[in-house]
Amino acid sequence: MNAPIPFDPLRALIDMPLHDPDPVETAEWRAAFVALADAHGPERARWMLDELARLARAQRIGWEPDLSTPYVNSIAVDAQPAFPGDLAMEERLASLMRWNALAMVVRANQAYGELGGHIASYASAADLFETGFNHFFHARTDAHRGDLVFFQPHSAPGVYARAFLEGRLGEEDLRHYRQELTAPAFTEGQGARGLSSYPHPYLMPDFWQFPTGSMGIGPISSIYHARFMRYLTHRNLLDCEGRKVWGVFGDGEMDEPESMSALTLAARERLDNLVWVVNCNLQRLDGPVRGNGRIIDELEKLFAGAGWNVIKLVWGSDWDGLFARDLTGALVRAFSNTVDGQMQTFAAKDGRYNRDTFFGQDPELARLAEGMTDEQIDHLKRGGHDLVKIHAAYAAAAAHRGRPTVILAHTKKGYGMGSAGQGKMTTHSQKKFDDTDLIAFRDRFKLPLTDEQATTAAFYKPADDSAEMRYLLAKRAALGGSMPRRVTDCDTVAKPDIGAYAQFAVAAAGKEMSTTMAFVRMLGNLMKDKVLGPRVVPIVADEARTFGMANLFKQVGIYSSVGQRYAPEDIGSVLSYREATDGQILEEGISEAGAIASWTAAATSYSVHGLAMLPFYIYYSMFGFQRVGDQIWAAADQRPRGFLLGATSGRTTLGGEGLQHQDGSSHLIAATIPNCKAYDPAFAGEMAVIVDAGIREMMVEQKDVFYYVTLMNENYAQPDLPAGAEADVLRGCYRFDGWKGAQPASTEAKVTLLGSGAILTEVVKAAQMLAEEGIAAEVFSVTSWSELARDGRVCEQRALAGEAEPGAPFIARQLAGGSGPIIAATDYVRSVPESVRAFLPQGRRFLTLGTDGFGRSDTRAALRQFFGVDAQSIVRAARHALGSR
Ligand SMILES: Cc1ncc(C[n+]2csc(CCOP(=O)(O)OP(=O)(O)O)c2C)c(N)n1
Ligand SMILES: [Mg+2]
Repeated sequence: MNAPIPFDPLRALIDMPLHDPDPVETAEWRAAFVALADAHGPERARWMLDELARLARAQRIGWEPDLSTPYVNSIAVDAQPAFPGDLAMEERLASLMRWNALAMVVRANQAYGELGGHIASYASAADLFETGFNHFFHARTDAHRGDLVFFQPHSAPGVYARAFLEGRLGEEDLRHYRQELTAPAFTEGQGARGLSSYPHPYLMPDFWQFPTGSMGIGPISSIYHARFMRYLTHRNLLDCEGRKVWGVFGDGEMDEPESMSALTLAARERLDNLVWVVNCNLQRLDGPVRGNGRIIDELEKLFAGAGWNVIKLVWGSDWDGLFARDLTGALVRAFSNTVDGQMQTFAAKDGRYNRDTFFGQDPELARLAEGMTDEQIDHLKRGGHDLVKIHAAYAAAAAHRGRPTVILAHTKKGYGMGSAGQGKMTTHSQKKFDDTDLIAFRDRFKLPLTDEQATTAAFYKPADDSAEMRYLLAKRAALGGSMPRRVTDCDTVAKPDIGAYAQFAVAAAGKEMSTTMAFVRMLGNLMKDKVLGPRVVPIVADEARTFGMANLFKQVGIYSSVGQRYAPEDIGSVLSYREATDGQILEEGISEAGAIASWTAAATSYSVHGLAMLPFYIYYSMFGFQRVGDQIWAAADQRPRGFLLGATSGRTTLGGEGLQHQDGSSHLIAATIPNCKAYDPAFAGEMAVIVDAGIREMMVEQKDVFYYVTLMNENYAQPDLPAGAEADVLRGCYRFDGWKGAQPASTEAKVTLLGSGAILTEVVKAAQMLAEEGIAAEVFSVTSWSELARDGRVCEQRALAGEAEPGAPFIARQLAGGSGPIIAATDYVRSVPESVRAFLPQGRRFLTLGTDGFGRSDTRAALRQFFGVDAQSIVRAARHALGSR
């Protein structure tokens, strides 16, 4: 073995000055390497470099590979494939897209200055989108279920502009960009539709597939979608081979933790069905992404380090000649000294400035610029604006095997906006163009518009029989038709009878168990169902054992794309940790962001893949709506179908865990999501009815709702579900007479007690205590405050609209038989029960008890006493409300 270099010489090496102490020797080594590469090819050259690296490590010389490469294209000119299209035609089409997108925003703002909209982002992304549309993004057809494409949100006008040329949207639709409420389709039920600001499937359900408006959520979601496609393939549910996930994201967006958090998962899972295009226009909203550094270099290192295939798409074709003539490497040296803040200034300034300031910094560079006019210098393209280079990068990415690919595409923000915005600090929000700007834009992109058409920002569409239109449509036809397109056709999946999987919960006969235990047992049973079972996707974020789900590891297996390459320590046990390529459980490790992205992928599979799947993501309820609430909101935008199970829920069900674990607010947030049905059942039987209804609504009736159900880990006697209570359970509350309290002889004082989830047992105890004091109490189990409040609001709306018979809110009708004060107690903040206040029977005092404030660690009993939701506190509140004692 080679002896390591002693420490002192090693230091000397590390501290070696940057200048070359022996250029002659260096030249010899260089010549030897070049000769080797020439004679034996790149593979041998790579092998030799690896060998030298091994040697260097053995010698402990402290050498580390530099993960960033020079600021040039990864794909050499001679490795570029021929462009498989009509370049001039595609450039013309891209210019039309640019124009119509710009016109849409300018017009909307001329009419209504407050509407907003963006031009500069799409101006930078247009060529990246267009190359995808013309050559790569495959739509869903009978033979191909389609690629998944995530579009940068602020570039939505460009996607609308294309839909306009493809005949999917009309001029009137474009005129209603960002006017969803005033558009005739909304006001009159027909005619032009309003176009949503950003990609929102909820608002344009036949158009957008993936919401990307909240930065970072698109990126992480795209990774988990790509992984979910592997899962479907490995489990033999749907062959997703040959389909890709494409995502165009912003360079500023890469700063979001969600953007970054699953990069290693994508590499580990070898997701070569995933291609990210990062639109490196070097700017975000306020200014440069890395004014004093280079975002492309930084991202290159990050992605390469995470194991991605990185393709740098830095310079356009007209730089090829400059690089070829630059024999001394002056360009690369100059780039390595230019930070992004300066590069942005170069984008903002004209050719003259660039000649003087960039090319003028060195005689070698100045020589390269000789023979170019200022205008030619001005028009030198960055890689992300050159269709040929973009195509080469996309083709290489699509063909790459074994790793996900990121294309770092260098662009100019506000490309072509000239002095109105290109490279300007303020360009992100620029949406006003005066006449001169519009004429300049027309001229810059050689648009076939008269001065009047230009200055009035008229939309432009070539005649149907024009070469442009024929070309455009032929390209899309070859790729399966228009995109984006959201399809919702899928087969319904039959639901087993509730008795087949949840009889033990519905007729629990007083057996002690927690609702979590009951749920896990139901889930296990559901997975045994021949039809629905395979569609169930259990998802956990390293908490399966916490919820008593370890038995499922062996029963259905944990999904792993490589199976299990080790003998698990517990191999003989019935609970053995079993990983398998056809494993059913998605074990996402400690990443709630990842787990909810997985859930979203499964919950939207009915639409994205035409295959309905039913995910059950079970997690610590505190780490759901609070931690990944925005991802749930984005999922809701996609009309997901699936269950979120907030376990160990409530602020007092989890003794000892304390402030960061105890959830008192998830029901508050869940109630704000229109298509989320949230339930806080107290008993296993209620929970079973709710889950059963959810399966029916989502899988059989194919309704666009999803369910949030909270589960507790407290064991107590589970009563039978009263006969006929099902409908009331689903509507939000039913009279619970299952408590055995002796009713008092005198019933002059009366009180109604409402309780939900973990606190219902305290309510029942309170009712018993009150009875002993001679106060007659009736108990209602509230299964869903938010459903009750929603129903109440519907009635209120009807009344406000002047309907003759608006109907009384369900809760008012439920409580109509009682009298006296109403006391509500929950394990959540008081705002949760407060949400029904307006819908209660008139004239009755309403007091709410809840768990406002920070959690604490102590026993369940101490916590309930502390928050004032224990039986004693409920009794006190009842007495107080009665005004007597
Ligand atoms: C989570 C989130 N935070 C902030 C914003 C507001 N916002 C919208 S676009 C933008 C800048 C985007 O910059 P970049 O990702 O570089 O895209 P570009 O427009 O430059 O292509 C910001 C801050 C947002 N949409 N989402
Ligand atoms: Mg940017």
